[in-house]
Amino acid sequence: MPASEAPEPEAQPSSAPASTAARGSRPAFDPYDPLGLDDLLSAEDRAVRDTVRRWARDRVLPYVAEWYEAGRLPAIRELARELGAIGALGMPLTGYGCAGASAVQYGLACLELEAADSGIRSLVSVQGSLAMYALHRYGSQEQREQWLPSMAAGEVIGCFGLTEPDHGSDPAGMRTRARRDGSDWVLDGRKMWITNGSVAGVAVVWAQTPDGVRGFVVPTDTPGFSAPEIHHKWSLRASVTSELVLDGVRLPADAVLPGAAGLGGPLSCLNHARYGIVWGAMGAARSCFEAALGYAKEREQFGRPIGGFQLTQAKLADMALELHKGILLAHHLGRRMDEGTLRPEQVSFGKLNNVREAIDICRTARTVLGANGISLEYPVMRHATNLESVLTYEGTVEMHQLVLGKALTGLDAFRG
Ligand code: TGC
Ligand code: FAD
Repeated sequence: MPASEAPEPEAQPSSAPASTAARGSRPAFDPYDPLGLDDLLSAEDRAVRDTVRRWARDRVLPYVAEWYEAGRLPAIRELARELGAIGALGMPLTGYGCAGASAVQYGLACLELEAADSGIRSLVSVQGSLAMYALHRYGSQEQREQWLPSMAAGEVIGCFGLTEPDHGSDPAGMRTRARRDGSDWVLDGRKMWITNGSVAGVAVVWAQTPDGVRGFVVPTDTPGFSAPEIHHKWSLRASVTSELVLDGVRLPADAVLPGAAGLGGPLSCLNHARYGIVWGAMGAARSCFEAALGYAKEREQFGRPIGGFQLTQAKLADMALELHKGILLAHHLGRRMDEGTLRPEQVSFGKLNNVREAIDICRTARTVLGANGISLEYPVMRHATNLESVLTYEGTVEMHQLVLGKALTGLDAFRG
């Protein structure tokens, strides 16, 4: 609604201080930012967001439906280098060519990338928040210097192998083993559903050792390592997903990440990737909301735009509520991460809420578009099917419910 049509403000009580009335004019209502959340951003935040938004609009949006239909991400290496050039890889990390951005800025980048496609945000999440974060936080100086600059530039792609065929939600039971042979380590096992696996130059692999779970930095040209790609996915089709096969992979003593001992190592990396998803999911939701709003204003049935029907308006209003509440939540968590107060349970809160709401928004948008909702000519079904993966990876809905349940009650329900 133009500002000139906005209803008059309620009369101020006569006792209201003069400054209340003089607090500036109300901006026009913006259907794309109904709460004025843009005001929470600094000029630098907006610049980061706009750079990533432009890149995604130019380099992903025109092609992504084709990639999705083909079930391939043919330009992945080129895209990785471009993402490196705009500072999107390992964005909140410092040194080694990383951008040293704030958590909020990283979140905004995830939102813009996932507004294009969850597969692109996945590429960035796994590279930056999982593989690079593990090296940055737990690696030796030599490991950081060897890998991080080329990963920040997108010249080397990384992957993160935690999940196994028989151990997904419960990684504590993993069977991949690392044993000592002289001073070397020898790794045997299999990892499953690994994003970036078959295009990675380096894999961070988690394995059982006599001292508990440890992380290993595995150059993917090491004999005994292979990463067959997983096909026939109906979700995350514009993303590379692979198995990792470790068959007597011999590594030098210094391949272990010295700073990580126990399951807390990989789980703390997950906090960062899950945080990115809290924002990213709202990008997919925003794209679907915008598609539905545009369609509702154009499409006519019974002689009028479907956006004029109350039932369509109720859908749009509810979608807008959850979309912008989700962005507000993401921003709040980002500020906590920036000040160092963000707890893992709060990340679970955000991941659980925002992915669940995003999928609901996409499904509702699908109904607004009628039959066109299932067409790849619109982004809606692609986002909705992508979000089925996002709902599962980085901890399923049930895992995050149980994390919150445990925090609320003090009772651990994971094992019955
Ligand atoms: P539990 O006994 O609770 O904890 C073991 C140790 O870990 C510590 N810990 C954490 N530390 C940091 N952050 C967290 N979020 C942590 N959660 C637990 C904990 O304090 C303990 O430390 P210590 O020192 O006492 O040993 O572990 P549990 O076996 O009961 O499991 C807990 C549970 C179920 C929450 C955890 O296993 C879990 O999160 N499961 C879900 C697995 C998962 O999310 N996998 C994701 C794989 S990576 C991926 O999906 C990438 S997709 C990315 C993309 O493409 O975008
Ligand atoms: P399971 O753990 O077998 O769970 C099956 C169902 O049982 C779920 O609904 C689950 O919530 C439920 N369940 C399990 N335990 C309980 C319980 N105690 N109480 C109630 N319900 C329970 N992993 C990586 O390590 N690296 C990656 O890069 C990566 N990328 C991925 C990319 C894609 C496209 C996908 C789909 C997955 C990826 N994953 C990756 C794996 C992902 O993290 C796992 O799929 C996820 O953790 C769930 O594990 P699972 O699929 O084995 O399901």
